[in-house]
Amino acid sequence: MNRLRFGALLLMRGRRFGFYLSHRIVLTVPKPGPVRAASMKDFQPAQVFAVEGVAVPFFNALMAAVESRETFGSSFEMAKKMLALPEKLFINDLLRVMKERYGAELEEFSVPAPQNTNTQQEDNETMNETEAINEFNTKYEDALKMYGKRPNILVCGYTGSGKSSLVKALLGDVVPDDAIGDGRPKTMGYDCYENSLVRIWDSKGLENGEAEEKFTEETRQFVRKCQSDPNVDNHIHLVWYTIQGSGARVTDCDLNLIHNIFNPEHVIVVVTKNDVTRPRQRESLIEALKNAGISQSRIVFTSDAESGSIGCKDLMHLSYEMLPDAYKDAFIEAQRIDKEARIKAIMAKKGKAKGIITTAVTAAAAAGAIPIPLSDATVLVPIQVTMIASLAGLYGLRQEAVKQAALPFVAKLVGIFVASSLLKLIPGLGSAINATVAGTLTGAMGLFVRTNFENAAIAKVEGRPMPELTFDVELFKKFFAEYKKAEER
Ligand SMILES: Nc1nc2c(ncn2[C@@H]2O[C@H](COP(=O)(O)OP(=O)(O)OP(=O)(O)O)[C@@H](O)[C@H]2O)c(=O)[nH]1
Ligand SMILES: [Mg+2]
Repeated sequence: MNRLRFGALLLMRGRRFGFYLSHRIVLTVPKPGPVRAASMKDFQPAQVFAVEGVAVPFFNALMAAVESRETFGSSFEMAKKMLALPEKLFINDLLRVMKERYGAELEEFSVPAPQNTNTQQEDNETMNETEAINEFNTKYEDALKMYGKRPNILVCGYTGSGKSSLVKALLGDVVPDDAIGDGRPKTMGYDCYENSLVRIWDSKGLENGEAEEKFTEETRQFVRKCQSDPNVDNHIHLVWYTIQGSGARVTDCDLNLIHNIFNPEHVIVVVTKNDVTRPRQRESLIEALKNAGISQSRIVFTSDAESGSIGCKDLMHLSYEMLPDAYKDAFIEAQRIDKEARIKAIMAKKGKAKGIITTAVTAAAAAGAIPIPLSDATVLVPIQVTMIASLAGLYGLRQEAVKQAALPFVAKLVGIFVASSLLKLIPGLGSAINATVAGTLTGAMGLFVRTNFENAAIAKVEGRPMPELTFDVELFKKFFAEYKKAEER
């Protein structure tokens, strides 16, 4: 075992369990009662669950242990509760569960004795740059899975009704130019247009005269295939059903699809080509749709002409409302109709960002429960890396932006957390970092990075170059002071 991870589950010879915080501190239940910080010297772990030499971290379980006010009969009870394992489980079962769930084996491990010297020794604990970046990449992938979910939108309607044009008007470049028709049906089967933010299924348009049953059946099969996927991220989350405003009528086939093939709760009826639709046609379409039981609040009139983008804005807002929460952010980012809405959505991420920062602050404070000697301050680096990766995922920083801004910064973090840099950052720091300072340092770093990511995301919407994420000591000091003041209030 050569890499211990923050939150790894340690097992000492006496069958006591604890979560690893640093090479000096373990969270455990030394005697019946609440979870406590114990010194590593007293705990003396002998084994750890690891996969290929790297300990499996249980970050959420660790956080639950930090926040828990519960009492436990033993540390094994604590571990079972925090890892959501069944009540009636013995140590041998635990080995099996860890193997099945995480592919982890119990490996021998001993913690090197802490050295309180100020030399920059390479112990097993500190992360080097490469490890920090690897850790970042893993956590960033996790964050994208959590915050960067993209919606699937199915666009369906008669051929030439303006499906592909509609998608292009709303989402821009995602649709290739040659997908827009000139009289002949262009979209054969289901075209899938996708980017990192949205996936559009542009259905083959139903041709007048074509067997409507065949089209309906094909659509039914496609929808069923999508909706039976065990992963809800692959379901159809929204349907834009297009009816051409000029000259069209509402057919039985339209209504059958809207009512019976799609989930009516997910359908927006989009009356297209509003720029060439006469008022009388508009009224009679609304009348027919309402008579068929479709609420007027689900009918939108759009046009891809410049002056008609108002209708597209309505469609954008209604779609945003109707999409499940997890997919809203990516959708608003993907649309090209309403810049202000995109900026507003970025600003609204502050609440989630605060949650990410608070989690890291709590973890850092737990790590500082027994003051950390300045020479060991890098134990805070994994906590910061996780926080920065989550914020990058939340603010939708895509691969290129991450490579440009976040990765070089993460590589530098290790340097920021060595004693000499910290003394420059926090005057009067003394020789150790206690819980409050560890928390404040992490909170300030969180605000510093969040502000940068927010500015970067807004700059992208406005077409400005993205600001660099450089570590400016003076600027950071300001964040530190501000954060501290807010904490004290
Ligand atoms: N005036 C006007 N013309 C439009 C509008 N939207 C689409 N069109 C035209 O209608 C024709 C068909 O548009 P498409 O977007 O290719 O229609 P589609 O539904 O994707 O057609 P298929 O892929 O064949 O099923 C094209 O010539 C478009 O330029 C609109 O809002 N106003
Ligand atoms: Mg098309």
